[in-house]
Amino acid sequence: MSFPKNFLWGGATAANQCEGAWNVAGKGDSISDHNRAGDRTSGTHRAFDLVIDTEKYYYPSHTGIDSYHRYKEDIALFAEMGFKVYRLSIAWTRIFPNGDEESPNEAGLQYYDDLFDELNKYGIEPLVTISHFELPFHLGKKYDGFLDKRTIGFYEKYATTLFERYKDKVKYWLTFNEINFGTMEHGKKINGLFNREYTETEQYQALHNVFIASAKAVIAGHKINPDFKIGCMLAYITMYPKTCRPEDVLKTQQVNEKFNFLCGDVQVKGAYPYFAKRYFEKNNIQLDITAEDKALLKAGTVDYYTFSYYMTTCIADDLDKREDKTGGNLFGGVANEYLETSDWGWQIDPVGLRYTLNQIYSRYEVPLMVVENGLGAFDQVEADGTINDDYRIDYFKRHIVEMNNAIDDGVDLIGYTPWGCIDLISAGTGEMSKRYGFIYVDRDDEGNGSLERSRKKSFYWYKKVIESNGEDLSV
Ligand code: P53
Repeated sequence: MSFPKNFLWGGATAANQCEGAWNVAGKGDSISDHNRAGDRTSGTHRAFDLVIDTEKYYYPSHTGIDSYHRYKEDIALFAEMGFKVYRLSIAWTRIFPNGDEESPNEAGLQYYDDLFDELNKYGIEPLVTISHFELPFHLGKKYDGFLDKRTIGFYEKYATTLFERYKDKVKYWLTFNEINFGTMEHGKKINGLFNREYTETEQYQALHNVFIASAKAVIAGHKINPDFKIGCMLAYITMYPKTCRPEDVLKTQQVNEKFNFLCGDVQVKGAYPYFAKRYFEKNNIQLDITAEDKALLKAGTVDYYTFSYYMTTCIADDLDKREDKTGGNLFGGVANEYLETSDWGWQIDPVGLRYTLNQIYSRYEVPLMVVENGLGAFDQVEADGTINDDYRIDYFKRHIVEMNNAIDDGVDLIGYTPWGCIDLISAGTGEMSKRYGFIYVDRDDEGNGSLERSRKKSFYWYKKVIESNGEDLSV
């Protein structure tokens, strides 16, 4: 069975990782603008400054790859590859610089109007992430972000402003990027918890408020335009038991439920799953969940499910004590001897994508989209200017084959937007040299370079893949 005729091939980016222009045309500073550059080892622990000091430090998001000014050129290149869809995020702080203003910033709204018009010129469908690690810093500073229920209202107002303004230009929306990072220690910052230490109860309360914000947006969006498709977005890290020892299998189930299923269950099924309720009870996590909240979660379920897929990991019941942990993963998972890793230690697993698609689909049976996937790698520019990224082509090829297999299994997969279709700033490390793109950007980790764009070998390959609707994967 082949890819459906109207399959959405494309690519994905996020504003804070590519736009730059961090304080232009009324934009406020987002949490991402406070992240200093890191390095290959910094994982998700980049330095985060409460007070930005541009004299002393380099903040990669401030300039990004300057797509704020170069979006026409970039979109023309996407169109050349034949993109049917482009996933981008809107910088919340262009629309509401502090997050709690009465009225939006017209210059910010106009900017995305122009960008959507440009996409429309080429018949490229926008897929908009409403919040992608871009909470207005002010909301964190003043309100502790989503810990304060007022932030639900600020988000609802922001989302509603976008829905009203772009109701005839955008059909596909995602409420929060990788919402399940909110169940992890480092997810605190994303939800605006950075002023002090927070208890686990507070972290889950903030996550709960994010769920409510998402549900309210879904409900409001469908009222504004019933044709809207509004989805959730999770970082899906597929987990295998390290051995078939029942203790390892059980531990895998437990870690997997909490990380991969909790958020999806709330957003797709509209209620907390039993294991989450027991976890809260057993750990004395007492959340403020009202009857009205429960009704909102039920009414605000998503239309489709999207996720990022980069790697899989193994779980063992003695996880905490093991020394064979994989680099670059966030779970203290252990290595899988059957898989290769990227230069950043992420375990590459194409067959795992087929397994994952089936796992998710059997649980929810709603349309799925893989909205991030790709290989962060060092690229070499040859003397003649070419970039022969055969390793990237190989990575994509094997993943596309498995998506096709999943479709053949009966999974309703509607689209694929590889991450960082144009080289951009890494979210984890702040590096530029961790490149994902089909399009090369001349920029280094310290912010030097012409910012000029060029086509990698994978650019021409992906163009052919799209042209043939996934039939021709030959190099
Ligand atoms: P970078 C970790 C694990 C899985 C997904 O990541 C992740 C992260 C965060 O590092 O985030 C997503 O840039 C995220 C993107 C991000 C992309 O994966 O660290 O949605 O913003 O750039 C790749 O290599």
